[in-house]
Amino acid sequence: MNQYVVTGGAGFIGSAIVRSLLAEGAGKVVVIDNLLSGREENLEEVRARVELVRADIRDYEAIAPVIRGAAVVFHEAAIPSVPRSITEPIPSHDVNINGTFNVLRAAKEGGAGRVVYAASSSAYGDTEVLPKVEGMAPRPKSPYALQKLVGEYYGTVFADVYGVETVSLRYFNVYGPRQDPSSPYSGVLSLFMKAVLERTQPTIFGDGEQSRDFTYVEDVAGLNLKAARAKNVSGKVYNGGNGGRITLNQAWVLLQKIEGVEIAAKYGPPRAGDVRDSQADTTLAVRDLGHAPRFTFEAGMRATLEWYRTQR
Ligand code: UD2
Repeated sequence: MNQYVVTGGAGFIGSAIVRSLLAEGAGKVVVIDNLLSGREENLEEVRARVELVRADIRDYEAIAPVIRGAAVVFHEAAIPSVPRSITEPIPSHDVNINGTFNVLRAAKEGGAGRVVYAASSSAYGDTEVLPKVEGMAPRPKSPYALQKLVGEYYGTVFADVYGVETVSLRYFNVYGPRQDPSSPYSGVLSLFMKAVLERTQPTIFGDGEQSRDFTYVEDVAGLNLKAARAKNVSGKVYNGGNGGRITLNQAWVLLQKIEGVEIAAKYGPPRAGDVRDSQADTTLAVRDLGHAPRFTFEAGMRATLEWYRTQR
């Protein structure tokens, strides 16, 4: 029996969950990853205690035996990125919706104990008020946002009609070591880190006054472990943010200050499907899951920048 299964476990967030599970005493963790964006190097320090199953969540027959009997499945495998879902809607639909359905179905058929699902703050879209509270009506603005929301809905329906325990965590712009900065679809802070270390100008889409509740990856991993243990939460959806918000302009100013350089950003046209402001209300996650983020934005940025420096 596989106690803990992490889909997308060779990825940026998935590998952080794997490390946290092992640090908290898990003997072994099973990773399902197709290594499309995940990298085996992300598991380097813990490789001996990880069983890596190279499989795609679109392939039910390949993943079902791995998920069978698991105590907890952390479902992180996805094709992220709002703009990628606009330019490449078919693979992102297939992975994010059909793949998630396969994971839930495998959990149901295989009697898995719980599925903790990586949902997204993008589901809210532009709300009239901040911070964003779980009870607000979702208004997805992109295929990606909609796909992640469908995954949540599926989770809740599987809990209600099949009794599969599911918990959805709406991540708020996760950043930190191992986030891949090599694609135009990469998370903005990873691109900022690369730019500041290479002394090049980052591009900011729009006026840079859009804001995000950037959340450090270790805090998200910690929240996942809490969501795996919490009682009476099945079928529910929780914000996994910090509760603050930072504009892109502020983030770039801070990074220049930390690095001791002055580099003006370039500004480009606003991006289609972009949410203007994002900030989590963490009340429910704190109350029901014991969510307790530890990293201030500056502490997370410093730790992340040091990691990128070591990779050069
Ligand atoms: C969304 C979700 C996030 C997560 C992520 C996965 C929201 C609020 N957040 O992140 O929770 O699910 O999708 O992909 O929907 N930008 C630049 N320059 C660049 C790259 C990006 O200015 O080179 C801007 C971009 O236009 C946006 C902000 O930076 O306003 C953040 O972009 P991102 O791609 O890092 O993440 P975002 O907010 O789409």
